[in-house]
Formats: sequence, C-alpha cells, structure tokens
Amino acid sequence: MSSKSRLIRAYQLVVLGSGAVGKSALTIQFIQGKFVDKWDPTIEYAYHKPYMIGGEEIVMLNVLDTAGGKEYQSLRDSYINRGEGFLLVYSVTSRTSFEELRSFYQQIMQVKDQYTIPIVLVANKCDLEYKRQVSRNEGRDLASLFGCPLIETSAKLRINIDEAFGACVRAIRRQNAELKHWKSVSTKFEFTEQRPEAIRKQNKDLRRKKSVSTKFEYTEQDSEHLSGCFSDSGGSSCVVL
Ligand SMILES: Nc1nc2c(ncn2[C@@H]2O[C@H](COP(=O)(O)OP(=O)(O)OP(=O)(O)O)[C@@H](O)[C@H]2O)c(=O)[nH]1
Ligand SMILES: [Mg+2]
Repeated sequence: MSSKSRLIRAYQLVVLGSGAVGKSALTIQFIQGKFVDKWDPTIEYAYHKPYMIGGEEIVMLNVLDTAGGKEYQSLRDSYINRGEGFLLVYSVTSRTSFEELRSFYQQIMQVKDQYTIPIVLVANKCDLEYKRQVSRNEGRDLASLFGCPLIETSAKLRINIDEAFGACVRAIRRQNAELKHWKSVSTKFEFTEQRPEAIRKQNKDLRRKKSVSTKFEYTEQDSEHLSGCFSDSGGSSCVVL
C-alpha cells in the first residue's frame, strides 16, 4: 500500500435473478446514471462505486452483475460465495422470473449457511404497468417469506435505484452490527455442553465474514473523484446514504 492510500471498508453486493429482468440495467443505472436499452446477456461484470455513509464515512461498493440465463446456473455458487449482500431481482412483467427467485434464495441459504443473510427483493420494470404479471401484494408476500424488504424499481425511469442498493448496504451493516454484538457476548456460551443451532450458525457467520474481502485500497485519485459528488443526483459518481 502506498503512503498516499489507505484501506477503506468495501461492501460486496451481488445482483442475482433470471435472464432479462434488468440486473445489468439496474446496476449500470446505479453506477453510471444511464439506461441501457439493449439486452446484452451478461456472464459477469464487476463494478466499483465510492459511497458516503452518514456524511463522513467513505466506503467502496463492489457490485457484481451476474448471468441470469439457465445455461450459466453452474456459476451461481461462485457468485454467492463472493457476496455479503444480495439484490434478488425479478421483473414485474414476468411471473416466471418471480417464481424462479425461490430457487435463487434456497441456493443462497445453502451456500452461505448463515443465520442472517442481507437480501433485498427488487421488483424491476415497474414502469411497464400495463404488462404487469406480478402484483405488489405478491411481491410483499415473497419478501416476508424471505424476511427482507421489497423495493419496486424502474431502471428505465431511475425509480428507487439508490434506494435498492442503499437498502442492501444497510442490511449488511445491520448484520455486521449483530455479529459484532454476538462476538462481544459469545464467550458466555463458550462452555455450554449443547449449543443451540442458532449459536452454531452465528459462529459460522463470523468465520465466513472473514473469507469475503472487505477492504479496498483508497487512493488520492479516488478522493479527487469524490469531490463535488455529494450534490450529484444522477448517480454518475458517489452516492450519499
Ligand atoms: N421498460 C423497462 N425495460 C427495462 C428495465 N430494466 C431493464 N429493461 C430492459 O430489459 C432488457 C434486459 O435487461 P438487462 O439488464 O440486460 O437484463 P439482465 O437481467 O441483465 O439479463 P442477463 O444479463 O441475460 O441475465 C433490456 O432490453 C433492458 O433495456 C426497466 O426498468 N424498464
Ligand atoms: Mg445482464
């Protein structure tokens, strides 16, 4: 690390969901502030964006845009392993994409095997109301099944884009705070004979946390990039939480 750089917290966000639901459009709208009209199936693409929390803490968001097509199903474990928080995206115009999210969720639960997993359910393409196949209530029911927030978005009209990614960061931070709390009290349970399942999983969460990279080398160049970004509502540079 050079003398002009320092390590800042990096959050690993992964965008998952079936093909053509708008994962890339959402990610590009969030990172670059523009809408991509063309469907160009992704394999995977990593984006980075500086992010300001609470008006003072600068963090880096690493966003992994993934392939939704069934032919890339074998890559899913790898995507999930690299994430701390997940945006599960369906299109309100596609019931199939909505129904397929259950298997994405189950796979996250299997691969992570954690007590809590930061997830946001994203109902995209809400601008296409006349083509809607999934009602808001159905979305809410699925979100309560997953125990996570539901956010309806439009990548096209830039509706709720920062909110969706911001909710994911908040969910990760909430989980981290819980784990920190757990760590501070965990010794009280250290010597009990039979550990409840919840405690076993919390310990596993703590170990797994260490396996995901959460540091980013922040240089003076990044600092210049940040200047003036705080009044930017176009999403082209940094977002203030
Ligand atoms: N009307 C409308 N179209 C959208 C929206 N989001 C994405 N699209 C369109 O839907 C198509 C698919 O979007 P992508 O972002 O490429 O879909 P994806 O989920 O990344 O697809 P894969 O990479 O194949 O998994 C493109 O033509 C987008 O322009 C939206 O909010 N509203
Ligand atoms: Mg894509």
